Amino acid sequence: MTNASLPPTGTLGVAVIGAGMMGADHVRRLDQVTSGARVAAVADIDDARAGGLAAGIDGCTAHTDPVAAMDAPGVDAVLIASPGPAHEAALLAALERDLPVLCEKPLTPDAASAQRVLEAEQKLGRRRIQVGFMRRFDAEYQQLHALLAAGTLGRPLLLHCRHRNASLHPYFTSEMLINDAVVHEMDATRWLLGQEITAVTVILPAPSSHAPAGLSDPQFVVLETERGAVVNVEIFATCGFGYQVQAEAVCERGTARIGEAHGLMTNVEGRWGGEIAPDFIGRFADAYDREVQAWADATRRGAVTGPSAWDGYAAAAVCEAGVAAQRTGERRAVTMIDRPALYAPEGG
Ligand code: ISE
Repeated sequence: MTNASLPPTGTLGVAVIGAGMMGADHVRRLDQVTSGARVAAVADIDDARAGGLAAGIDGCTAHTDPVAAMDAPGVDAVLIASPGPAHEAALLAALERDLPVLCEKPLTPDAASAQRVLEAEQKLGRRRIQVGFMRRFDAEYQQLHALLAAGTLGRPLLLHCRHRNASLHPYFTSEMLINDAVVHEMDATRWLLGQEITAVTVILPAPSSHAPAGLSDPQFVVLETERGAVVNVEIFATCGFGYQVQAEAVCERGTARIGEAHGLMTNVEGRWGGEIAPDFIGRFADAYDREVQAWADATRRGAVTGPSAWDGYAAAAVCEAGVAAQRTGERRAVTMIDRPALYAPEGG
């Protein structure tokens, strides 16, 4: 999808909204890794945090108000990395200014707010939003995607997924394990299998004694797809030993697994072993680099590529069913609006 009215191919000035763990990492990336882009402004409710990041970058201004950052000199595009509940307002402000956006997942925390974003983008008449489902840029995920698309293994029947974090921010709730963590598997399922998710069930084992009081961790999520595949996701967010994301596709003629081992393998003192990344910043560093570079490149040539606001909406709709399934213990069907013409798949 291309747009005629985007900035010419100079260096892309980016306003980064949110300077927490992910925002700070994106500021570093845009400043030191991404070519053809620079950080023009940083916004965070914590002015010291925004100021600290901006101070290290030539010509970068610091703000506590996201809208002021979007209106700052030299801003051509916006990267939103604030917490999910703040995304809708920032997205609507960016669309009002006709600015291209890379928005970290989730697009928004629920389907109704995601739908309002879709409506605003449709009113603008062109796509401006890419959603930060970075797994689509991970080398192993891309290999699995290509293998499944080629059909070599036959029809996918099952997808087994594991998603483990060493620990969690204290503000995480049981619902956020669905909306903020399993949302990645929801998008990965739609993308890998090329099918919509039609129903969600969430089973809650007795919580780990390491889970904070009141947090249901781990959780076991079952997704059903429109052509009858079944996907299970273990989310275990306080596993303590590291960050692991794994997936195994079981197809009619074979299986394929990713995420089993990465990095250095050692043989020492009668044991062999590898390393487990401590967090997603390290595990998906290459994916984030490729994602942000692809966004900057597309934006500079006036195009919008990658996961769209529609993908963000679809994941939000599945999350909503997931949260209801978690609350009630029942299998919940996913309800979605029809896909608007603006989000028709390329070439189809
Ligand atoms: C975090 O917010 C992320 O987006 C990570 O990719 C995910 O794996 C983690 O579980 C979330 O907390």
